[in-house]
Amino acid sequence: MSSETEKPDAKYRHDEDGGPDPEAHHGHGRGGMGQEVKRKEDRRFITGRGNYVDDIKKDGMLHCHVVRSPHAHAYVKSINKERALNVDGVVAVLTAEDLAEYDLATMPTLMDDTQDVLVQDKVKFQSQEVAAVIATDRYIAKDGADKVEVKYETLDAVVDARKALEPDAPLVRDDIEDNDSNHIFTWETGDKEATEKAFEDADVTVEQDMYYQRIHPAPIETCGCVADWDTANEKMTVHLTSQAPHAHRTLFSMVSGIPEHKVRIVSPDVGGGFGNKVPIYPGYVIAAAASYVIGQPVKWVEERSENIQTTHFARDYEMTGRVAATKDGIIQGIDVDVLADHGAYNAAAQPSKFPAGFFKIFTGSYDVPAAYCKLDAAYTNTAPGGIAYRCSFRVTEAVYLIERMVKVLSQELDMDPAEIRRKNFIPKEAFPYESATGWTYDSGDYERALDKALDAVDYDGLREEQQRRLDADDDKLLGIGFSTFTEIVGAGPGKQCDIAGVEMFDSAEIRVHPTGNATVRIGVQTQGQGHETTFAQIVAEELGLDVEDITVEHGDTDTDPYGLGTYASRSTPVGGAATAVAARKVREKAKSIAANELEVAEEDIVWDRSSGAFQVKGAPDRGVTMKEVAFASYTNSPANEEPGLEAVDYYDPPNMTFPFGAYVCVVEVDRETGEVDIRKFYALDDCGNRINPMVIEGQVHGGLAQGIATAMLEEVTFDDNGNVTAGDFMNYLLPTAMEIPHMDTDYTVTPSPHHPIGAKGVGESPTVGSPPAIVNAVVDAMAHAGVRHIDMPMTPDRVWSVLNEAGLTLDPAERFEFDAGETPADD
Ligand code: MCN
Ligand code: CUM
Repeated sequence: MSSETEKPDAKYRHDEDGGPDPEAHHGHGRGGMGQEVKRKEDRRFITGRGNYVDDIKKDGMLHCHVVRSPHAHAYVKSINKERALNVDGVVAVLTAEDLAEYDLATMPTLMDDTQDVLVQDKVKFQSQEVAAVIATDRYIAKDGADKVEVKYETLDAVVDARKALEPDAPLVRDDIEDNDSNHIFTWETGDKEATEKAFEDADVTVEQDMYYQRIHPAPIETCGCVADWDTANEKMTVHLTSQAPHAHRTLFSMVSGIPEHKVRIVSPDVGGGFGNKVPIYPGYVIAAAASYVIGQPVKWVEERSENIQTTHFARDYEMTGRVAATKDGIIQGIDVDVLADHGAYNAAAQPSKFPAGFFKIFTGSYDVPAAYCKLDAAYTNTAPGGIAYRCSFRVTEAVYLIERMVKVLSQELDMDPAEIRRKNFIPKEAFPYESATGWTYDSGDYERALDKALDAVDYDGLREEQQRRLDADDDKLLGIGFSTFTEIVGAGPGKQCDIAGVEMFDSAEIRVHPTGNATVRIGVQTQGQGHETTFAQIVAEELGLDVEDITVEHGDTDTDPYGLGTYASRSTPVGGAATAVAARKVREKAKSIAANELEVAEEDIVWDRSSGAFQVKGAPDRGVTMKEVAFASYTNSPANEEPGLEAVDYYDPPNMTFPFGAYVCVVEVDRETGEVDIRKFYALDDCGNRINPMVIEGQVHGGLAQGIATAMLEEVTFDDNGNVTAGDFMNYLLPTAMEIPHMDTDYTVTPSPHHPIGAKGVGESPTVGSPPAIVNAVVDAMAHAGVRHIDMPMTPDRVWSVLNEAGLTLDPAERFEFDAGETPADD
């Protein structure tokens, strides 16, 4: 696949003046590329004037509370609504039967499956939606829900993918015709024969099992909506916490049968998404159905435990990695086995299709000649999900696997983990690079990033300290861990995402008004990433306007151009590209108007990026600014141009972008308590040309916090009956500022050659890249005693057990200077 596929509007894609130089701080101070513009949206957030779904109040608005199953696996024998309906203020109680009347009993999952909106027959995971109570206020709805009487016949549950595949395991999906097992599909990628050959010929091979635990995105704002059926205009308006409003509009229309132009989705301010708000959930369908039936607006907002227990989880991959290498540490082949838990409904996508196919990036930043992966997926009695949590859709698991395996190999060969990386990096001259599993990496310079990282952390000094402390039998073990990962973001061209025939584009529309300010509407949707600022910066750069003169709007399907939304860090790679190209279309037209104003031929006009104005070639003192051109476009447009100054672009990217990073984590492991202290976390990210370094730093800080939490604290756990044992913030350990160490951020710039402004995405890199650096550091601290692996989350008890097994724990009797028999004197 060529990264230079010609597109119809190719002339706008590459900038005639070479494009912005984000390394340079531009003199004109308009807030263009590379400037640390303060986020425009923060004015309303820090003054308490954000507008989230739960802030929306409408006349006659009713509230919905969902009755959920206490059991993970059970038949629903009967539902009695009577007592609930007798509660003062309860307006309606809905069950699957009621929804079936409107053909709304089921809804599609993200991939190849249908999920009950309310349980029709059998509950398949704990807290699944069984009935819904609609009432005049939230508390009455909840009281009513307590009074709905549901009789269950319980069944044995299975919550572990491996056990689910045993022959006598409880069958989760007896609703699928002729289905007799919990196995969903097998997926293979790469060249099996070539990989087997590489293993036969190898000097050394290593193998390691690892489990990437189930975790859950936990946006501060849970999911919710306000559905409002307008009986007069037969129009459904849904305010929804959505990462992809247009895609949700299409889904809503398909599920409900309401024509798409009569569905309006508004995603107002979104209090974090992290992938949790990509899918649609039963609560949305219930609220919309209730509003349709009752004819009043209906609000549904989840509680925290409902969010953790029922909305999409992430990861849950059991992986076995094998690496074949020469005795000098040159990797010859990688072979991977995966067992994926997809929960009770297959919402996690077959990996042969986007998005889960991104696991194919498991050869990482290394020039690996042969690679093969076989993956099996299973149903269990757990909430559906598996793709999304700041993850780039299974890239997180792939990065974890390869970055851990490189460390394992370095231990087998007794080589320095930095050195072995350097030996295997794809050299910078090799880009665009074709990977063994079929990606075309656009650009990279991994060695420069690693060198900068080693220098910044004083790597040699750290190794010396490590040895010195070992020699002194120090109570704390020092460990140094690396992750030199490659990300893949910007979904993306259909061919590469393996979605047959579906091209993933995004869009931007720019209107420059007569007095020289502009409204920009985009198809992607911010959930905290700062698009209202950074997308304005792209336009400011391209049109020479002041960033303060540009308003960015998004999240309203009635007004914004159709887009596929924000996930997989695709906003900059795809939506940002659309914005730059739309701006260049505006500039192209503006040039013709400028020529008319200056009474010269268009060929004699040049765009001067530094002053943001058109000039007559060779006479820089004769020029017009974009503001002047804007006025002229409405008042004095030349004969060959329509009046007005606007453009729209639907950008269909020729390739994904491949950002990368070099992370170094330094830990101290307490031999007495098993506690891990992250002493240093250094993160170098290369996301190509940078739009706003401050926003990037914020993204990296937030993403690292989540990666650190993954490595150290978070896991959704179950007991054998399928009860969620970490279903609230008492038990699901979200970190606070106290648990997050100081972080050092850094960068290199390797522009994307196919992106109009050379930018790559960055939003997920820190979460994707950091966990293996931390695990590698903890393993490194214990490597001298032969420790090869420890699973996440690395809680003190787990670390202590590994220390203990390796003979590294401290004997308390040796530590304290009194004998066991001696008692301290009392005085
Ligand atoms: N940026 C930049 N220069 C670049 C690349 C990015 O200045 N070369 C800026 C962008 O303009 C944008 C921000 O950094 O303002 C993130 O851009 P990008 O990497 O394109 O990612 P998206 O905007 O598509 O955000 C999605 C990504 C994902 S998938 C998850 S999950 C996630 C994340 O962003 N969820 C978040 N970061 C989050 N941050 C917040 N606050 N809240 C979430 O829910
Ligand atoms: Cu993978 S979580 Mo984000 O892509 O919305």
